[in-house]
Amino acid sequence: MKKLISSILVLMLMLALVACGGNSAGSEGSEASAEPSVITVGVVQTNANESDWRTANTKSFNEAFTEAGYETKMVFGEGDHAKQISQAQQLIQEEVDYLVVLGLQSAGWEDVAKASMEAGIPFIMADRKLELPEDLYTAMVCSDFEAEGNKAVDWLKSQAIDDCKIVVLGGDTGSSAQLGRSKAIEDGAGANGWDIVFNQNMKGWDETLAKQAVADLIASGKEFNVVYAENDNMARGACDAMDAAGITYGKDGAVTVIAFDANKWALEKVLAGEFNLDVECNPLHGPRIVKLINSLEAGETVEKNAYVDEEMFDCDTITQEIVDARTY
Ligand code: GYE
Repeated sequence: MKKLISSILVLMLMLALVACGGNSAGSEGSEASAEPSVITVGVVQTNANESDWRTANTKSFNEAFTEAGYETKMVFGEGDHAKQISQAQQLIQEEVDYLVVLGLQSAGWEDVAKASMEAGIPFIMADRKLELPEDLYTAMVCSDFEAEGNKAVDWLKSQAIDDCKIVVLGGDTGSSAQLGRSKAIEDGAGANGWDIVFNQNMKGWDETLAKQAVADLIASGKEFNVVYAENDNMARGACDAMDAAGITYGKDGAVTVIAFDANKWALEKVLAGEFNLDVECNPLHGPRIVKLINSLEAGETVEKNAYVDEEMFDCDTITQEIVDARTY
């Protein structure tokens, strides 16, 4: 009797499993109802609250990826390169479909990039070019930071300032943005006989650190007539320090102020004559990466190294219309 009952139960269980499986003959069409799998994009970002540029950059990814229907897994290194490496390794283990990296440091990414490519996960550089051979990454959507710096150097040369004494406020040491922009002004000073009287990198591109560094410099009695700040926030910090010391700057001031990023609020300062020059570094990488991923998904050949087109804004030529048209 027991055997009969257990046989009936086994039969009932098998029938139940077949019904749930839905793959038995006669359930045609179940495959057709299968939802296309959602693309998961891992993003290794630098710092959450690094700068206004970074805020706009992170927002651009999140908005564009949401609109594209991607699942976004975004992590932040918060100033720690080793942490970014382990975060990237974790995303590879989670088998994301694409890995987008914005490196705090430009060096030290070979092993991660190799692991990503070997796992069949396209490795994409955004914002900051990393030191990688071309076979270790799928594509790059970055800015040419040395070119940005050279634009500023050419503009400064055109100003024909006598006896240039330059304060350089650098960004995060070892980031490609800092390396490129610093190389440009250092080479430019050498070529034009300019004197760099101060040259320090501010950890995290920090505005407060920049303000303090310039305040200390003023207190030391060091003379300068140009501030070359490698982002808008640090330029504003320098201006706050000069305000506190009664030093004039900008279009009609004693000190020429050069900034990078061209956030909308900073372009208002260019228009007001507080910043003399702002070199654009466009953070809106979200749509660019979506376009890239869509092309890869379609099996298309993509451009390996795409540099973002960027301009610069001068206090003598900028207009309110230009400022109003800015989207970040
Ligand atoms: O200039 C700065 C940001 O990587 C180009 O990082 C970016 C730089 C940008 O914090 O504001």
